[in-house]
Amino acid sequence: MDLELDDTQRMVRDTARAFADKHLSPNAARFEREEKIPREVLAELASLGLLAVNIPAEYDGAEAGAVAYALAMMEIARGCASTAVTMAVTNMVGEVIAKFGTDAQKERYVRGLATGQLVAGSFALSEAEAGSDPGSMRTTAEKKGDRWLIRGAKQWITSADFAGVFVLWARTSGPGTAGISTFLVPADTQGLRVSKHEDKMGLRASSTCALTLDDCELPEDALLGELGGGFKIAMMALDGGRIGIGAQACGVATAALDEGVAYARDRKQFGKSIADFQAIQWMIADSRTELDAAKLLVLRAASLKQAGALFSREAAMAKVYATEKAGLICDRMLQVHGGYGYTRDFAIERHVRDVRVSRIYEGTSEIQRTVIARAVLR
Ligand code: COS
Repeated sequence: MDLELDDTQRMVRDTARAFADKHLSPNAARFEREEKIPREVLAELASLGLLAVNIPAEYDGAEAGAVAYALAMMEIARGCASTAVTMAVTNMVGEVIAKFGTDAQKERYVRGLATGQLVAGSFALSEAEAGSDPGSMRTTAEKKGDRWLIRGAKQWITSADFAGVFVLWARTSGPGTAGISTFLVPADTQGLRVSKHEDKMGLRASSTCALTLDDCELPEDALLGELGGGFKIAMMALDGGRIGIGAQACGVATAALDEGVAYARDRKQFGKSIADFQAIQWMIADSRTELDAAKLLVLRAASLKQAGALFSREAAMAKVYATEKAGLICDRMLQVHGGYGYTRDFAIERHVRDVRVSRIYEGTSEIQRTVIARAVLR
């Protein structure tokens, strides 16, 4: 792995950094209060190429690669974790369609996501009874003449209330992972209903909803990839998605550490700055070391992906390490803030809440360990 960034990677990172500093960090608390990311923010992300970082230029993507994408995610998440998850899922949806889609599907959806015309993409895999075990999903797609009829329900769907397209998984034959196929479902499909909005602990500016599919009729060409090949498509998409979530966790931890360091320098107790106490210094030293290690693991996984090598295990390692250390770093930095850290006057309490879900979504820490152990023991 080349530890030096190239010009494109530096440019993408700097673009994301400048955008986060100007538009996200100062407004993230307001986005949370208003429980939404303003449409202008998403439109601006699209115009900067940040909703399609690793998408070919042919479809209006930035074509900057997986490493640039990880760097951009770290910056956007440093500014606003809710905006980052919206960006992450949209990039993941664009990439999965770019990889498995027909020319017509790419023309419509990949270009639509890259340009911002479709606003955002949604990834509809999980169900109420099928979270860590998506192979047990119950949503079905039945072929009726030249149409697909989809019935069922999905849960925990990021951006479902404004996404222009859903990548959605449904069972097309018997039980197990082999009977699952992938579909592209436009938001205006008849019978598709965005139902419950979750009242979450964190990431409150990002919407998370349930979906119901009540005999949704789709044309034959709504199938993405091969019939029965859906589970592998989901797994491959999630491998890449896990790099994004690892990067998101690094971004939130970076914000937490920056704020903890600034607070430690400022805050005086016993006649001196609390940064002069070894207890605080060790929290800062451990946090900085772990954060750098987490970033390196994320960038290694991204670099393997970019080189076309296998990266499932490395993505899982990056995700589990980055998200768990990010949780710890945010918690330590709240401790540095003392009582003030427990109030809404400081962003650190939001970081603690925002970062918590990164150990759960796109595969829990326990699932990442399963993926890693299987690869090591194989
Ligand atoms: N890339 C490509 N193919 C993969 C793959 C990957 N990363 N992981 C598994 N597969 C393939 C397997 O090779 C297998 O193929 P064959 O049937 O041809 O042998 C098939 O998919 C089924 O794999 P497996 O038997 O390992 O499936 P399991 O049901 O045991 O599930 C885990 C494996 C646990 C890893 C999977 O269910 C998982 O990742 N769960 C978490 C889901 C998740 O992240 N949900 C969050 C959604 S977003 S909020």
